[in-house]
Amino acid sequence: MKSWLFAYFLLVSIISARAQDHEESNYDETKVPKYTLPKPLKTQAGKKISNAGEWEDLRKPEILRLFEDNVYGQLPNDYDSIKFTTVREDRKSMDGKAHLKEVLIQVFRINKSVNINLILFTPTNAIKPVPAFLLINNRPKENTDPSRLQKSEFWPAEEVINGGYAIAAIHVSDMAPDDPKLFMNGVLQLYPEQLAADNGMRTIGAWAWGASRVMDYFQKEILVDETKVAIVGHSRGGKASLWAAAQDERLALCISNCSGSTGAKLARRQFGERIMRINTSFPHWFTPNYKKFNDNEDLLPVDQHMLIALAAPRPVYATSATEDLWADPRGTFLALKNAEKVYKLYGSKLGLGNTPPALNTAVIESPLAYHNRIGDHNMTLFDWKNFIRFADYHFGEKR
Ligand code: GTR
Repeated sequence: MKSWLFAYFLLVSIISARAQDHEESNYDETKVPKYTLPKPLKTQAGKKISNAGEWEDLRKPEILRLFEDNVYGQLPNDYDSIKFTTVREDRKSMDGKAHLKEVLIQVFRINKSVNINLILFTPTNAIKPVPAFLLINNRPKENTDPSRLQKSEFWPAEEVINGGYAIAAIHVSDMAPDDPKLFMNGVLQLYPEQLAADNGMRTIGAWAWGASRVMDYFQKEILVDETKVAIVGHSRGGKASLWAAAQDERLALCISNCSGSTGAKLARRQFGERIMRINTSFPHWFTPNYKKFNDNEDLLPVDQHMLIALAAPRPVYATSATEDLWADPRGTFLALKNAEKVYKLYGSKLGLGNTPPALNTAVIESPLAYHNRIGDHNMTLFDWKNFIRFADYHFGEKR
């Protein structure tokens, strides 16, 4: 068969398989079976958690381990050395408004290395280190074009610079190619033992690991205020941003845009994408143990409200889009709601309300924040404008 014909049939079969997946899923609220969520404030031994100290000493480490063992795999943080090299710099980028640095982050372990290419713009008019947004980019690299010849709402760098923030991005392919046959050609080469383990890291873990290496760099970068870094991810990137924030307390704020299954949506709510489907379509995203929960969400010792709670008391903003039912907007709101009890231990002032806010209305004056944008599965200027307002509010950067 001619290769173009083969490619055509491959594309048609992928599209129809996906359409079929979506058709087979439940989108009817009345057909969501009853479920009981695991309790964030009760340890596995049955002890009730009643203050932030007990949460941090007893329950938080336990939940982290449960997510490692059952969902995302371990997140190793040991390496032999790390090297930062500025490979390109332009102090007059964006008509003089921004200072561009392209930084090569090289991480070494047992005679292997991984290269992460960081793109960083900081506002030239800043008189002190600035807070930053860091995107884990799962879309084509053109979306984060350092030359700014191509611009994209997915990473509206000019808008963010005008808001007084630094904006940075890394691409998922540097850490782990998003391909079931190639994903091990990145961070996992540094940690071969992870590949052999049933609770070993896979791509989502590797992408989150990359965000932590950028934090290692930001701690040395004087243009950035490393105490005010917001990690941002969309969809599969938004699953990684939550996992990164859960693990790395240096990430001061987390944004998880349309992250859906195994991101900010409750797994037990049988609506849209479920564990069986995600493990089948993307067998390289989660730890091998996660397959045990295919069609058996109730067996999971955790649910996604507990992932969000691991960031407490740091602010977490999850978003949905009205046409993105696959990612379950209601299940996302409910995951945030069910994380509230952990934030309350810290005395946080919560503002989500008991029902989802009106469409296109962002609740941001709350450490657990949410909006449901009218539109499709994407990250747009509407979303980013609200991310900036959210960061302004929580970082205390009134401009
Ligand atoms: C979908 C997948 C979702 C989401 C999305 C994306 O196909 O089912 O869980 O991650 O891809 O990353 O855009």
